[in-house]
Amino acid sequence: MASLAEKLKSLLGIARPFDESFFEELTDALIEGDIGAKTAVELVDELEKTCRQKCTASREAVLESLRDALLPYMRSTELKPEAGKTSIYLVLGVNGVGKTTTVAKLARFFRDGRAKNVVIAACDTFRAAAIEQLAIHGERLGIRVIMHQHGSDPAAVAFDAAASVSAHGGGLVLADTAGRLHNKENLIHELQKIDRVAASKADAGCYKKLLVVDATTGQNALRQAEVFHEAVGVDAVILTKYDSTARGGSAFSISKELSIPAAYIGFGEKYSDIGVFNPAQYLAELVGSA
Ligand SMILES: Nc1nc2c(ncn2[C@@H]2O[C@H](COP(=O)(O)OP(=O)(O)OP(=O)(O)O)[C@@H](O)[C@H]2O)c(=O)[nH]1
Ligand SMILES: [Mg+2]
Repeated sequence: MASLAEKLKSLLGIARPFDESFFEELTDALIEGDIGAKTAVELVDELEKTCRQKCTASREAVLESLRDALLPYMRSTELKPEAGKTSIYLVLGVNGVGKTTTVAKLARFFRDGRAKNVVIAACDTFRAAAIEQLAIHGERLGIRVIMHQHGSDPAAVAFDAAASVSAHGGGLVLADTAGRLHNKENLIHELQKIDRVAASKADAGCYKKLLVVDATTGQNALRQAEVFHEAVGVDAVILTKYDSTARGGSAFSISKELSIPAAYIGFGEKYSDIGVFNPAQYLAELVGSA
């Protein structure tokens, strides 16, 4: 499927007047690009007015107006662990979105000058190979991994990791969790238990729940965010697999519909393939240029 930027490029590439049918097609392209039907209609209405006022609107001007109209809705945040405090970042998401990889990337990111005493908590005790996968990352990165046996209580792993960090004068716990959206009841129960423990062990304001979303997932990503937000509350989104050409506007729709900001963006399989989320750059890439 063509990306939103590709669709806009071909829509704007044809020499045609900016008439009603143009704006209808633009609305359709935005809806298919995960912008959401209500938002798409509102934005295009505004855009239509602007284009009418400045009768000479160019293609680039249309794209620029679109980016400007989207920007106020695209929230972002950056996480900064406070020195001397116990911070816990709980990484959540459905199966295979990149949680474990992101935990390893973030551990390296924070360890390299942004936080003292970074440890990984292997709270996915459900999938057989998950603990081993993190142990390998920990070894490669030289970062301590707190782990229990396969099948043990994930909340107890979070508890131990936080206790260890606190005992060393504070630090950051990055907790990986199992992805199990298909079994909502189980997910809610397990997550809520980890959530209670983490909330009680972290210092005030230092506990964050980070939802990992695969950038190639369309409207389903919004649904995932709704489920996790309802279950435990989500503080920020991390977008993964942004190196794929099939990426869409899910971070935008999550921000617009649920007011959850995006914090980081993963764009590859290497540890260094992660960066702080930049709303203007994200929207420029989402919408493309003429
Ligand atoms: N191209 C690309 N691949 C990624 C990225 N992040 C993760 N992956 C790959 O996605 C696959 C799944 O990653 P994991 O980190 O194991 O995903 P997970 O969410 O922990 O999976 P489960 O624990 O099974 O739910 C792996 O092959 C990763 O290398 C990314 O930003 N870009
Ligand atoms: Mg995993």
